[in-house]
Formats: sequence, structure tokens, C-alpha cells
Amino acid sequence: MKNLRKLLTLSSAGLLLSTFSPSTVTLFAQEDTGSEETSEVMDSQSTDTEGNETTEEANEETNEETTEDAANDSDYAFEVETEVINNEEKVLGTATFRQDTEGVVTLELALEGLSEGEYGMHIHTVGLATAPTFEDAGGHFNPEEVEHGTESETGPHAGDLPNLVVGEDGTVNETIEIPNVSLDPEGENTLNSTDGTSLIIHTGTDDYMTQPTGDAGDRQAAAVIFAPLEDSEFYQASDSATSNDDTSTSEEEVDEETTEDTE
Ligand SMILES: [Cu+2]
Repeated sequence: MKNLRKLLTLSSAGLLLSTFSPSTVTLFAQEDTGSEETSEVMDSQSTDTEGNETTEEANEETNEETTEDAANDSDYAFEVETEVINNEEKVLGTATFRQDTEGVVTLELALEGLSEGEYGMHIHTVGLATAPTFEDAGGHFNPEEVEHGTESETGPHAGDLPNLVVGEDGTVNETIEIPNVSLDPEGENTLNSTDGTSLIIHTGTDDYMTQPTGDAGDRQAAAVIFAPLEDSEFYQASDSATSNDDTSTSEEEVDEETTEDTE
């Protein structure tokens, strides 16, 4: 299961990279040129009925609107959907990271089965997330080497996220913006880095101040965003060698027993 998830993440990221990214950029370039040409034509045509200034203003507005609309309903440049699991490897739902064509990164969470509370949540610096402790995810994603938390002097970490608020029903359905990261492997503070990245939900509340973790406690749930690449020290050649997950998917009972024995 775990192995499959990582493979899917990697292949979908690759697919998106190769198909969406270049074509989106091209589309935008074409659209811009197109609108400008159209504006010029419209200008010269409408000098009879209206003053030039008014027409130009109107055209500028139209251009802006067109660009915004295109961004709103366009395909995302990058998208990674990953499963969030708890300490018992139970799947709680999905975390979907998206980057739109203007570079804005969002995280959509669709989770259930959490207990009511307010939990620290961060992007961590290694693309591993092994239950029950998730310690292999490493520390906070902090490429700028600043202090933790919005209330620290130099913070926050690029991977610092707002506390996750879970209501009585234990579900979370929300989308947050992550201002200082990229999903583009070439982008600044990219989550698609050599060591990969993961999402961690803690057991306690982040006070946005205590160094270096916000005093957020243990790790209760996690998701691998990007798995470590081959030249990372954290790269795992094949999960199936250690976890048996892949080879015994058709024999679930055997699989469970084997996993318990080995761990
Ligand atoms: Cu954390």
C-alpha cells in the first residue's frame, strides 16, 4: 500500500510535469499576445464612436478579467494527492497539494476520524512517514533556516502551517494557502526536493513561538507529499523488500501477520 502510494505520487507528478506545465505556459503566452492584438484592433475601430482614452481603459480592464478568469478555472500546473494515515496506518482521508498557473500553492484536506481538538500541522523535511511515530519525516521544512512560528522574530518556517481545527464530528474539509513553497521542482522552496517532504499532524497545539517545533507534541497523522529521490540518503530502493505490501496484496491476512512479525 505504502509503496503503491509513493509510486502513484511520483508518476502523477511526472505526468503533470511533462504534460501540463509546458502547455500551460504556452497557452498563457499566446493568450496575452492575442488580447493585446485584439485591443489594438478594437482601438482603431472604435475611435469614431468613443474617445481613445475610454476605450483603452475598457480594454485594459477586459484584459485583466480575462487573465483572472483563466487562472480561476484553468488546470493546475502541479497537483499531488496523497493519503493521510494515523498511527495505526488507518487512512483518514486525503491531502491534495496544488499549484496554480500563477504559482499559488494550496492544500486541500478531506479527513475524518480525528478527535476534536486543535493540532499543530507542518510540512516536514523528509518524504517518509512511517507509523506509528512518523519520526522518519524529520524536522520542519525550513530551507530558509529561520525560526519556527509566525510569532518568532525571523519565522515562520516555509513548512509552518496554521493549526488544524477539528470539530466534534472529527472531520476536516478545508483548503489553506501555503504562501512560501513551490511544487515545481525548479521552484524556490520546492517541496519536490531531493529528500522529498511530508505532512505531519501533531497531537498538541502549535503555539507558533516555541523553538523549534511550536511545542506541538507527538505526531498523530502523516502523509508523504513527495518521496525521496534516488540520490537522496533517504531513498528507499523498494519498499516491498521491507514491508511485503506489494507482493501479498491478494493475501491480506497473511500480509498483516507478516507485517506484525517483522516490525
Ligand atoms: Cu511538525
